Amino acid sequence: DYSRPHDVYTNLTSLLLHHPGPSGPEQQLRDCTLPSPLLEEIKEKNPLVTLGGHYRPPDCEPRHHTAIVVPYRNRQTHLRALLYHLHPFLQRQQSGNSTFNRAKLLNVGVREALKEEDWSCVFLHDVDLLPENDHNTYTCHPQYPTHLSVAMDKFRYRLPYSQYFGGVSAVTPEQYLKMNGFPNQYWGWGGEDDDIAARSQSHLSLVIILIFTASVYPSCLPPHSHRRDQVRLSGMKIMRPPLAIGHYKMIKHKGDQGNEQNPRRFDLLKRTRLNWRSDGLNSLTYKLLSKELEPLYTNLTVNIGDDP
Ligand code: NAG
Repeated sequence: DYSRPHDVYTNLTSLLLHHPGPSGPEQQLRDCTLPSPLLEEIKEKNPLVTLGGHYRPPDCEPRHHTAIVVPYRNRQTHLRALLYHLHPFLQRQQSGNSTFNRAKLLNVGVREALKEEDWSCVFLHDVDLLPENDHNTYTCHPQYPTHLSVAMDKFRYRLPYSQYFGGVSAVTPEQYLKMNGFPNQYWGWGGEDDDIAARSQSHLSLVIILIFTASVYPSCLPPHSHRRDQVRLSGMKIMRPPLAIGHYKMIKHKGDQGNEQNPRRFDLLKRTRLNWRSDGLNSLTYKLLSKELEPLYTNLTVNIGDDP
């Protein structure tokens, strides 16, 4: 089942040629300057690989069925290094290409991140946005969700609309729990950020208390002056830095395959007020396929299911 069309290998090869990898443990292993991992360790990192080294993707029907033959004698350390790289490499190549679901992936990321450490602030960050102003501090407001990407070059350094919550935002674990995380039902592009904005403003009674708290403890406010925006009739607030500070550059890209506009997003949005308590963190299901500590980031591969 280990397989993929030839173009993927070509692309990977040219990427490696143009960008020689960073010098972390992975690189050291490749250079043989680090001892090979133990077979037991490789086994633990690849829970879905079964006896004999077999692997079948759990979330799709394989199009190919491939055996890998390795001529071998007295090269245990090399074999272990190869297995250590090859299993996750092949599993990555087979990860499904079903419809993208940004909000559900954010739910998974927050839950997995909180298993690791007791973070006081979690950022929800699009991959194509680069912050341009050093004064845009990556901290959370103690009471309210924060929206940081208020001035993107794509929108001529302005908010595209007053309730816009897309791009880069931040919540404390407490705020995340209060809004029942994010919706799991937005498959494809659009609307999930509007849903998150709506649910983060669904705690009218709570916010009235918190406004009071914030005025009693002004020193709890983040270093730069966040401005409170009137966002919904409910009177709930989202914190935002001033436009001059929340500058972001968007890396240009074409529409993603597998992330086409979701035609159901407007219907879903109409029901946010009814659904947010039952769809979110408390209804999240997924299967963690692999977790790799890369030198500069942690890479989680998950099966989040498919658009029903
Ligand atoms: C809105 C989208 C939102 C997106 C924003 C900026 C809907 C319901 N909302 O129209 O998801 O972030 O444009 O591109 O489509």
